[in-house]
Amino acid sequence: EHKFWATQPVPQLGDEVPPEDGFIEPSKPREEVRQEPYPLPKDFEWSILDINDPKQIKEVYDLLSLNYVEDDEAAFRFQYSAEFLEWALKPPGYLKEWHLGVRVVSNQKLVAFISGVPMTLRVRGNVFRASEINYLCVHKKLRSKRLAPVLIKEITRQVNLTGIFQAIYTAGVVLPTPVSTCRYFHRSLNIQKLIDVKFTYVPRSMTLARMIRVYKTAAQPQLSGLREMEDRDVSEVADLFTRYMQRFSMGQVMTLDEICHQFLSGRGRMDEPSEHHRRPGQVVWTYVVEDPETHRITDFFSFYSLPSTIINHPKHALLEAAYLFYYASDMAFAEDSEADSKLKKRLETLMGDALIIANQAKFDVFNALTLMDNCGFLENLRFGAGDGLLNFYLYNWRTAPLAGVSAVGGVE
Ligand code: YNC
Ligand code: MG
Repeated sequence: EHKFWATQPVPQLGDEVPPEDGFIEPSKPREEVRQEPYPLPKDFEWSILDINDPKQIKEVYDLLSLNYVEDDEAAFRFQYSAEFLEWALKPPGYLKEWHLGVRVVSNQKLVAFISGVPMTLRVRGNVFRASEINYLCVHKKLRSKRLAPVLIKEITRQVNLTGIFQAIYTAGVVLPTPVSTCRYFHRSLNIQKLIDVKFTYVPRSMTLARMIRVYKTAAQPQLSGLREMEDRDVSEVADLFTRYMQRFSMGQVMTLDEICHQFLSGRGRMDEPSEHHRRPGQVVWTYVVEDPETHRITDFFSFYSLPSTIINHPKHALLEAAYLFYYASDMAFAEDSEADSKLKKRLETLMGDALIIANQAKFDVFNALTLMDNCGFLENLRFGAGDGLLNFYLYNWRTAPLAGVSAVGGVE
């Protein structure tokens, strides 16, 4: 069934729930890790991409724009921007050897890619270094030739050479074996365009005018004390993030440098004014709530920009989508009896403001997964269930299925 995955240190489909968490294969000393790159079919060669070179980011951008993930109907395809890729591929401690390409020897054309970035992961009570694997892509003309397993083995070798033997990754496809499965939910913002491009429809029980009214967001954010995150907020945001993430059975552990990178480094050209909440080159938006009296940071939220190419549309080329990223609220630490319902209400208000800002920033749709505490506000904020699922996987780590990834996965 899974000729490649059956050979890998991952739980196999149908394995029993493990009694204890831990690695599947022990780590090896560096000298016992394979020293030579895996062989590629003739005419192809490995190429480490230099993501600091705008020409080489552009090559990755071009490969992904034409060949990366599409929806089931092949109507939309992710179009990560060059700025996004630079942000995603260069977190603190990144290694250039984990930005791995395959080129055609004769003309040097980039035809495949896979990447890893280092991170610290907590799974239940265990905290360990891991690599986050993403952007696996093989050119459409080279599909089904078993190139993907070679890319995966070579990135594994590169990661192992640095003393890391665990990884986390996500995919729309089902492989051996998800630790959690989340569904995508979508909150429509630009109704007319979403209908034009057939992302959504006017339900039979509604009119277009009524639908536009229903999805209209307020002109200004509602929470007093809401403002963009700044450099001076880093330590308070880090503290809030760390405490909030304890709610979930799995999540990223971040240093102050990583907080800076994830929430501040992708803000675009800071010398330019933020017109309607969007700067040139902006990929991430982070807002904090500063208590007007105590000046403490009580909440924050963030989202990023990931547009999709609208395949074969005469009028619209790009679907502008915002994706909910990390958030936290100190309401989670209240100790009274109604704490849960207070947190739910607070998150609803907070995410309501995220929608208002995303709308002002001219996003067409706001997406979120069924993870973290999202299930508590999706319905009231008029998110609709999509047909896409996202599976979460761990490499070389055994654990029982997770009820929540940074998270409440699985509406299934
Ligand atoms: C996938 N997405 O099952 P079996 S997500 C992992 N992730 O193996 P071939 C995948 N494996 O079943 P193609 C996979 N998709 O026989 C397929 N596979 O055991 C497995 N699409 O290889 C598949 N990007 O080369 C099968 O297939 C084997 O030519 C077949 O290439 C696949 O980034 C792909 O969806 C996905 O570009 C490259 O279809 C291609 O079809 C493509 O014959 C569009 O491969 C873009 C797309 C995937 C996005 C992502 C996460 C990737 C995770 C990879 C696994 C990492 C493991 C940890 C490594 C580090 C360990 C340490 C320490
Ligand atoms: Mg292939």
